[in-house]
Amino acid sequence: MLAALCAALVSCGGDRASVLKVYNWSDYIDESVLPEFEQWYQEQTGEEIHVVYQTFDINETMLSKIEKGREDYDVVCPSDYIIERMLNSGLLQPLDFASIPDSVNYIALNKSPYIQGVFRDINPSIDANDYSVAYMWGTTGILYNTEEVTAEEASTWDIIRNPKFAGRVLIKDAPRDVYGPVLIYLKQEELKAGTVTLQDLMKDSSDESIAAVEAYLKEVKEGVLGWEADFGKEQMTKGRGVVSLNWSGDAVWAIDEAAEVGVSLDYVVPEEGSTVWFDGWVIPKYAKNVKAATWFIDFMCRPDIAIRNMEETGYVSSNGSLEVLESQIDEEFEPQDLSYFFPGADSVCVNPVLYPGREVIERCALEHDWGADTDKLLAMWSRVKGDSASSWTFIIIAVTAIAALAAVVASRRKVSRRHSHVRRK
Ligand code: N2P
Repeated sequence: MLAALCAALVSCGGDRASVLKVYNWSDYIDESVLPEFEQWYQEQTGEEIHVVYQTFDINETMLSKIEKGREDYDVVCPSDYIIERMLNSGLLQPLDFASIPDSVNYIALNKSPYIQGVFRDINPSIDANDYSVAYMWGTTGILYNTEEVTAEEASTWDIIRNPKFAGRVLIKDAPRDVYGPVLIYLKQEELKAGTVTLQDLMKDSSDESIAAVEAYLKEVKEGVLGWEADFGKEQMTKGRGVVSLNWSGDAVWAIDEAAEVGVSLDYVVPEEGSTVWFDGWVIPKYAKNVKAATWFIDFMCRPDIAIRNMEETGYVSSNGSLEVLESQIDEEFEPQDLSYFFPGADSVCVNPVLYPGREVIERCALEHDWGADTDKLLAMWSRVKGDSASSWTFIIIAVTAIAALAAVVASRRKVSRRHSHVRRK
């Protein structure tokens, strides 16, 4: 309601300086932190601010709104390869935290050296740390129902086309996050032989590789229950899907929710390797409220706010503070070496789906922008998905239609029997 009022205020030429337009992934924040930010901002700066909060499902939708639509979002949350693309096309403003007092400069206080290093690798010519602050991160892997799927079956990407699970497989509707793992699967022999590296594959937009992934995905499609951006996790908790190519945060959310209703799920990063991704806050070129955007990014780095966002969404904050680490300690899990992320934490009991151990990270790579070749990938993606639904969807529609028809015929027969009975009387 407030968002609608603010949007109306902005469109009527109201005071744009008191509005902050945030564009984030859906299900990716504890929304109760938004009014708290408004209050905190006023306490810190003496100025009023109203947050207009909007969401997107995939990177490409967000990018197109900014790249083509030049929408004036003040702060958005793209993934690594999109940050790279936005940097390359001059769509980002450099961040400037100089005006934020040291005592509340949560970015400086809670930096993770690991994340800083990863962000430096995003773009070889421009340091992405100067333009973005990491928000959440995770891996892409397989979420599976442990009653129906063995850990061994789930340990390979080939599970997504295993006929045993046909009709119960969910795939993220995120072309790059599916392309990477499938290509890694298809090139596993070359990876083992050392003739290619995971990093090479993340940049491989060759026609041959796109064609190979397309052929593979057309086989996968036969057993797909849905291509989803957000509903997959719920389908898994309800037991409708048993295999889901998904992000680690959705997996954590689903595993917890499913446990409450007696459904047992688990998540694994397949043996062949995968992608590790990082989403970060950036201020686009067309932003109108850079000041509030900068304070908002800072507020998101406050450890208690980071913890609440993690707990609500299932995703892992990029915040490297001990407060965040301590909030995640749970003796139920085996100790593992997380010193790559929290220096000195070489034996801590935390959920390995949230914070993968070093050996998992070592078999994962960061995606990179493909520039103009992205169009080839998107074209392949629509050829695979087609305009029509999968054969399973047709089977479900056909069975439902036949059942409905049978019900109509049966009820007509009943009515005509009743009528003839009445006539005979
Ligand atoms: C949550 C979106 C997660 C984004 N709905 C993963 N990059």
